[in-house]
Amino acid sequence: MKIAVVGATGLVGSEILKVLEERNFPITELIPVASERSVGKQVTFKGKQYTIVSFEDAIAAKPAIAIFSAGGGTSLSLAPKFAEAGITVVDNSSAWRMDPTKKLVVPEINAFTLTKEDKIIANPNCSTIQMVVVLNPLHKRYGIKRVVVSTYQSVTGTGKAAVDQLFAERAGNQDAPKVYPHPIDLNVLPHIDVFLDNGYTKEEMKMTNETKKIMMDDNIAVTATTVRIPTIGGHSEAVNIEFENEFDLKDIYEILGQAEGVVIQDDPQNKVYPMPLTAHGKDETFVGRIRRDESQPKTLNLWIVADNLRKGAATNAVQIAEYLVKNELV
Ligand code: A2P
Ligand code: 11C
Repeated sequence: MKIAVVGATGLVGSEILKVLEERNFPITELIPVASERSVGKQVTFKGKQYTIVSFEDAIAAKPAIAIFSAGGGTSLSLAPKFAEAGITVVDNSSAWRMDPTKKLVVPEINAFTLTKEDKIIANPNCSTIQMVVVLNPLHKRYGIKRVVVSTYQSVTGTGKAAVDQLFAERAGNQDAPKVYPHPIDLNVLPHIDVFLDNGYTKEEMKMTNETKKIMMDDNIAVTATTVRIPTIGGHSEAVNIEFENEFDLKDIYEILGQAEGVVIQDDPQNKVYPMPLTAHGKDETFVGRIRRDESQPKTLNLWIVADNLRKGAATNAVQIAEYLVKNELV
C-alpha cells in the first residue's frame, strides 16, 4: 500500500515515519511531502532514502492514505485536494476536528464509526487523546458528570523551534529566537495556543469540545487549565473526575488495568508514578496517583502521562490508518 506523509520533515512527521516503521505498517511505497523549500531533500525510512516531493506529485502518485501533520492552514487547503482524488486523509491538525461532517477519532473509542465515505478523518489534540483513553472506560461504567483538568505540557507540542528555544536558554543563550512570549526554561506558562474571548485558551477549549465529540456525549462537563512546562518527554495531566454513580476504587484499578492502550503505574510507596521521562518514546498512556477525592462523594483523582508526539499524535494517526486497512475502508 502506498502511503503519503505530509509534513514528513516536522517533529510529528518524523515520529509518524518511526511509528510506521516500528509497527510494520504494510507500506509498499512511502511518499514524503513537505513545503516547497524541502522538495528534493531526503528522508530515511526502513533504512532506505526517499525523496521529498510536492503535494501535486504526491496526489498524482495516488496513495491510499495520506497522513497529514503540516499545520492547520496546509490541511485546510490541501486535504480536500487529496480527498477529491480519492485519497483518505488522516489529519493531525485542528482544521477539521469540530466540523460536524468529519469524524474525530481515537481508535480505542470510536473507530467503529468510520466508513469508506470518510475521506478526511481528524486526529484529536494530544492533551485530549491521552485524557479520553482513560476517561472513556470509566464513563461507560460509572457515567462522568464533570472533569476538572490541569495540564503540564511538553515543549515538543509547539514544534521544533520551541525545543530549540528551551535548549538555547538552558545553554545560557538568552538571545536565541523565541516562540513563546516569555522564557520557558526554569518557568511555567499558563498559556497554550491563543486566548479566546471567554478568557480560556484555544487548547483549553479543545479539551472541552473534543472530549464531548470523541466520547459522543455532550453532557460531560470539562473545564481545563493548560500549562506549558520546560520538559520534552510528554504531557502530564492532573484530572479530577466526578461520576454520576458511586464507585469502588478496586474496580477502577480493574477497569483501567483492562483498558486498551492504558498502563497503570501506581505504587507510591515505591515512588512509582507516570512521568514524562519514562513515557517518552512509548505508545501507551500511563495512569497513576489513583485516589478518591476525599472532599466530595463519587469523585476520583488521577495523574495521566503520555508522549504527546506518540499517542498524542503519530501513534494515534497510524492506528487510525491501521484500522482503515484492517477493515478494508481504503
Ligand atoms: P518544511 O520542513 O519543508 O517546512 P513542525 O510542526 O515540526 O514545524 O513541522 C511542520 C511540517 O509541515 C514540516 O514538515 C513542514 O515542511 C511542513 N509544511 C509546512 N508547510 C507546508 C506546505 N505548505 N505543504 C506541505 N508541507 C508543509
Ligand atoms: C501543544 N496540544 O501541546 C498542542 C499541540 O491542536 O494539534 C497540538 C495542537 C493541535 O501545544
